[in-house]
Amino acid sequence: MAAASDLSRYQSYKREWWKEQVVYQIYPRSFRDANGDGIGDIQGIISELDYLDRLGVDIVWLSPHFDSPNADNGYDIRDYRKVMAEFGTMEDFDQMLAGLKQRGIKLIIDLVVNHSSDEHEWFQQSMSSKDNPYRNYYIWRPGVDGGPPNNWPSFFGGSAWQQAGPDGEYYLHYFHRKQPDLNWENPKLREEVYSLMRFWLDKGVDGFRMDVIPLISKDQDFPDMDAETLRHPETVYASGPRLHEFLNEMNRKVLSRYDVMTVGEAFGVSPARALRMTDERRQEIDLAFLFDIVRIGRDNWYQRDWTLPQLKGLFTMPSALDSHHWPTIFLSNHDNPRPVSKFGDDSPAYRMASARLLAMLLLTQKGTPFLYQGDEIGMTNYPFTAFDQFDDVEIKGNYQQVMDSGVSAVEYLAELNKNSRDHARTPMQWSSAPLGGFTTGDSSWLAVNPNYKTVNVEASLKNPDSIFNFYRQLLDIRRGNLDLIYGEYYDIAPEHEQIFAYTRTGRNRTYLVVLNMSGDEVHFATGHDFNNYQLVITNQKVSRSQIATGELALKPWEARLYQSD
Ligand code: ISL
Ligand code: CA
Repeated sequence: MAAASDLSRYQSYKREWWKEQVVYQIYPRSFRDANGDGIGDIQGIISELDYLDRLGVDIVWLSPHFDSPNADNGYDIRDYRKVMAEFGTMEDFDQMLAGLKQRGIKLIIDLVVNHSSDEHEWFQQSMSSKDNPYRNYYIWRPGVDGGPPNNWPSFFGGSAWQQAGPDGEYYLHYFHRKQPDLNWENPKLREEVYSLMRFWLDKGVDGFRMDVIPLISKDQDFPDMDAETLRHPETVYASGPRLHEFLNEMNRKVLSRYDVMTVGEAFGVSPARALRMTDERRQEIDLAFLFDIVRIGRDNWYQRDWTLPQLKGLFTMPSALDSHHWPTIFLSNHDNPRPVSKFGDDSPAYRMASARLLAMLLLTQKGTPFLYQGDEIGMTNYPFTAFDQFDDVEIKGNYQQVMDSGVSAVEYLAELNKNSRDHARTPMQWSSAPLGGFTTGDSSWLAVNPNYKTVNVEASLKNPDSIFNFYRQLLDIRRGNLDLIYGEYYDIAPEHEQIFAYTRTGRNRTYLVVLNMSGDEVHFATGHDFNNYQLVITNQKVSRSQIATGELALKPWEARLYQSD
């Protein structure tokens, strides 16, 4: 295994805390409700800090907690220096931050500066007249032939342009019309962003997850898109000419002055541009979320089939990056379906085994793992039976367009049951109490998954073989383990249709991971001499490991971690 034993890269990585630690994303609206109004809040998070500590995560990424009218559940910010009233107060935020720090847990917050809310004071001023000093905080253009300035589409349905204000001009909004895009060409606007970033950094936050950051630079000619591009507008939106210049300025003026981590949502960027953004020699951002793995098979809102070799190839690419880049590893977030439903098998027979397998995949790959609330207890997709059960503005905004395109409501509902963003937003299931113990109230802002009676934290903490305890054990194995963190990655069976098997070779130890990502019993000949490997952990009861012969008999969704010194 020549490639696996090449330690040159291993030795040349620059050590960073954010390369070695594990992130846990909290979507505050759905995490825990402490005041009984059915909406998650910061006091609810505070009440569960010991839970996070017990799991053993190192960093929390908090989805937007800022004042917002919630047109897009907080991704439409009305005041960047104020906590959303539904979530609590700035004192609550400070108490949460202090509570995390006391437990040695860092906090990164969501930086949403491609757009603001249309209710932000800046936009209210900007819209009021063409010569208002805030006019150019946003992007206004005159209409053409009685319509919008060009044919750009919004991700949330309809045109990306909305007419407003006394002089009939249009403003640009890539997302909802209540999310007007900020004009990064305007140096005054950029300084406003840097100032709000310093406000939170000076409070002690440890970095930012940057919402759709590649979209901030726009082609100032605003040319029409052709038919093919209209199917994937993000590729145009993410290729603006000044992105690297803006990120470098942000780094120079703000980020370089703090010991922080930044991860950019690299939605729509080309691999080459993603590499440039995250090259540590370029002082832009540290990490990027690429969507190829989490959205595998996605064709807009259709979910097409995919094969395990295709998925494995998407893990091999980032792990082959040079030592100036560092991957992120994630299978879910608040915009994507539950991983046990998409990548595992959420049937009663295999939900637990496959969720534990996915835990091993996430925590033994090369890169910074980003876990998402609820995946550690194997929460599943929600069984939507009608469109009025969805909350997601992306669905509501696109519904009529999809119907008008001739797709049947039955087919659209079936596809949304595979990949709607709401699957990840149903309330965290804490116990078998009503509403999953998420709230003391008599309702929740979004329905609780009916499987909360068996799928919940309380049951998981009591069960030594639970998904939670498997995550906890893997986090213990991984913590500070430089061989597992920085070790060379090598897929030993890339073409196998059911087995995902790879090694991680560090200076002192090599790990072997063998995952049966199928519902079949599989006999797997590793093809390598593993006779000095010992079994470290497995997600099912296995007899003595047959590793010495190299011939493994793997049960459905069986996951094994071996090591050799
Ligand atoms: O694919 C998408 C759009 O069609 C969505 O997954 C999502 O809009 C995209 O990944 C960008 O997501 C981020 O920005 C959005 C917000 O709705 C998402 O929640 C956020 O993660 C606008 O702020
Ligand atoms: Ca609440």
